Amino acid sequence: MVPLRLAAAVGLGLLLGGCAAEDEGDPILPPKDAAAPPRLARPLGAAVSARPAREDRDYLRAFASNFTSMTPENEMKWAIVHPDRDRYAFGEADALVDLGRGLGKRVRGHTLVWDLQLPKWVSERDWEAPELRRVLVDHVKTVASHFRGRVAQWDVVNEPFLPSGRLKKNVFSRVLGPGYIALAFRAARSADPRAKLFLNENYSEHPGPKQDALVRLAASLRRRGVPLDGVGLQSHTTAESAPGAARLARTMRRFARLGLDVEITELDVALARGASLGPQARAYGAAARACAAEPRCTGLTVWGVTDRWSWIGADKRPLPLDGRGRPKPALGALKDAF
Ligand code: 9MR
Repeated sequence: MVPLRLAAAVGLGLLLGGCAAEDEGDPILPPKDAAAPPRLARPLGAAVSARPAREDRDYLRAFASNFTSMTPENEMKWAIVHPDRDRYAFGEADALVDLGRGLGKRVRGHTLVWDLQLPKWVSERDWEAPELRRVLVDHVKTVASHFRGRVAQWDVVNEPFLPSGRLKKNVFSRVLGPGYIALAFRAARSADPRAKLFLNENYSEHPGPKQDALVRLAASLRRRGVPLDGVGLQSHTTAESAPGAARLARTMRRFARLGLDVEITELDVALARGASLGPQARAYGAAARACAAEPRCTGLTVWGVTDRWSWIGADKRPLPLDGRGRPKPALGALKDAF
């Protein structure tokens, strides 16, 4: 696939009388100077974005050399892959998946159904239930089929809950009721029977109403035979409020006891201005130790590659590699635990 697409891109570049532009959907070439990633007991992943992967060699090298799993950070979201009702656009997602698989990485798909990064044609229309049901199922099936065999796991439904533990009122729950969740999982399973299907949620690592609601939903989906394989704990946190290993282990056990896998899917640990790196490394280490000690924890992913491109801002220095891709103490803590 890569060589064909590459040939097409180069061919077009030659036709236009120049070299191939680094453009949307063009292949992202693997770095030549990457080290072999470490051999670890569990997949250690990073969220990767196409733009820095194209523009910043430090970022790409840091990803290739240190991680064994990739989650496209934005490129598989509804607004990007399905911008108009009658048009799918997989170029950037394909470029990332090809890059990841070419480097031998596991790929997590993120995300099929979420109330953010939704195009207006979905979020701003007054739907009748049968029509929105068709749209949802078509979207999930088309995207999951497109990546069938290339994506190991899907975050099928992302962030369904409010902090109170009530379901968010989004376009799907308003029109279809809470049943939109089971509908999405069934559609994903029928499109890609081999991919592990996850329910992904934020701020549920600490005990509280949101964690309880997530456990109740997971248990009820299992009981009803809905194809749910695992729960993703995002784990966006700060050095001061990060959960310790024991607390995380207890959280993971609640899901494991239901017969589910669990993953840490979006870990980052923001720092206050001037804060030292030690507490951050301890927070990363605690998360990785909890995962390594839980037989049902199938991996840990950090949300970004280098501090420079983090979604919360480079000034928060939240990732295990600095702005230029040099390892911070947090990276050692992750690798030691794994
Ligand atoms: O990191 C992503 C950022 O680039 C996007 O602008 C943002 C849009 O909402 O989404 C970020 O990723 C989110 C992820 O998809 C779901 N969990 C929370 C993440 C951080 O906001």
